[in-house]
Amino acid sequence: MKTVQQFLIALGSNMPEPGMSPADTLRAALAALVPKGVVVLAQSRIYHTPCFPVGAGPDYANAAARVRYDGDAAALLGKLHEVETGFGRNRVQRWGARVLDLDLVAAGAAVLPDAETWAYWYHLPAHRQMVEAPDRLILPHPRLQDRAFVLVPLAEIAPDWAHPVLGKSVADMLAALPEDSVSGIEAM
Ligand code: PH2
Ligand code: MG
Ligand code: MG
Repeated sequence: MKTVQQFLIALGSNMPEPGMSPADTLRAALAALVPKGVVVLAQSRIYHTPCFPVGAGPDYANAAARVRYDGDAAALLGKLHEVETGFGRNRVQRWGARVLDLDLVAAGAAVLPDAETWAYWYHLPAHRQMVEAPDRLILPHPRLQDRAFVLVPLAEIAPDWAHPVLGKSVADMLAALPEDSVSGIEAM
């Protein structure tokens, strides 16, 4: 029997579109996934979050969703990219301001592409994270445990999801973050 995986998605936007705030864009992006076969099981509120790194651009609207999709992680990522492109996202500048960013952050308990590759990206020192980017899908997202703008929305919809390598729940990972990384984040 085939088990249908639950996927976790992080949504972000820090550039308005004509007539659309970043929060509007996130709501519209989730709606645009539905006709592509993505079943939204739960969606968080939308949060206002300070840009990371500080000063690198406008503040973000961030949210998270728990979805079901009858395909593998790579296929779902393809759907996320289609929706990003549909919202005018161009991938010119890594970490540049973006109309829409849809990140696949976890696929059930899967570790992709394999435990060794995952560990490489997890252990990459901070200064190399700025210059090296994987050309493959690495899941769980190697920085998931570090990012309050991902964990705060995720804690609303998947507090008990357990990281398959670190063995910690979303709630645990969020509780382990420094207070000042969480304090600037507010539900809109
Ligand atoms: N995404 C980034 C870089 N920085 N900062 C916040 N607050 N929220 C994001 O979604 C975000 C970011 C790269 O995707
Ligand atoms: Mg992205
Ligand atoms: Mg991102």
